[in-house]
Formats: sequence, structure tokens, C-alpha cells
Amino acid sequence: MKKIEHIGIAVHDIEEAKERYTLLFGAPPYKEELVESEHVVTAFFRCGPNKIELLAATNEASAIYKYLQKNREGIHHIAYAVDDIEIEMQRLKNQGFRLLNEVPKKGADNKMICFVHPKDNHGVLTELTAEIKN
Ligand code: CMX
Repeated sequence: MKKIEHIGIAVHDIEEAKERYTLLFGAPPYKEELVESEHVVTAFFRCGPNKIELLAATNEASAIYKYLQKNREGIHHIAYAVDDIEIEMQRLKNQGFRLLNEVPKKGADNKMICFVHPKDNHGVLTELTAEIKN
């Protein structure tokens, strides 16, 4: 794993959260994206070399919808950048981590992603991300 790629924050209302984080950073999101496969709408902010992803559910099938039924708004996951996502997935699988998708899937911000169960990381939902090379 190379670095923290972003921190994901679950919110109820993406428009309201975007306004608040635009005030916080003094700059608007550099990217806004609907990820239909994940049933989320996202907004990405830069903070120096780091990124913050706001996530809101688009419907009740969304993991964010379920999360916010049980929890308050707040940090939902930490994403790490990896070079080769398949190698990292296999490495973690061999060590007994539960991968939440068996093959890499397309995520937001031009990434292939894989989630690792929060219970295998002391309560933190963990995401592997690899840049899609065009
Ligand atoms: N962080 C920490 N713990 C979490 C969690 C999170 N984000 N989401 C769920 N949990 C915990 C729950 O609190 C629950 O714990 P207890 O059993 O102690 O109550 C346990 O995990 C099971 O949670 P659940 O509410 O019953 O939900 P599910 O098991 O159905 O799903 C999870 C949980 C993590 C497997 C599912 O949300 C998932 O597959 N997530 C990955 C995909 C995702 O999150 N997509 C949205 C983001 C997309 C993006 O970034 O683009």
C-alpha cells in the first residue's frame, strides 16, 4: 500500500455537505460523480496532497443508505492507493481478510476498487484503489 488515497464521509444531503466543505476548504469540489453501481453520488475535495470524498445515497439499495440508518453522518471508510489491485487483493485474501468484492470493480474518480470488511480492520471499512490507466 502506498498512501491514504482518500477518506470517505457519509452524508445525508450532498448539496448541503458540498456547501459546508467548500467553506471549510475555501474551494469547491474538483470532481462530482454519480456512481450508479454503488448507488452513491460523490464530491471530491483536495486538501493539499490529500482527498476527501463526500458520499450520499441515491436510493435504498446503497450501502450509504443502510449505514446512515444505523449511524450518524461521519467517516465511512479509509481508502488506500495500491499499484496492482489484484496482487493486493490476493495478498490480503491469503492473510484471511474478507474482501467485499471478489474482483476489482469500477469506483469513482477513475479508480478500480475493492472493499475489505470493517470487522477485519478493527471497525474501519477499508478500500483498495488503483488508478485506471487509460
Ligand atoms: N464502517 C465501520 N463499520 C461498518 C461500516 C462502516 N462503513 N458499515 C457497516 N459496518 C458494521 C456495522 O456496524 C455492523 O456491525 P455490528 O454487526 O457490530 O452491528 C457490521 O459492519 C455489518 O453491517 P450491516 O449494517 O449489517 O451492513 P452489511 O453487513 O449489509 O454491509 C458492508 C456492511 C461494510 C459489508 C457493506 O456496507 C459493504 O459491502 N460496503 C462496501 C461498499 C460500500 O460501502 N459502498 C459505498 C461507497 C462507494 C464509494 O466509495 O464509491
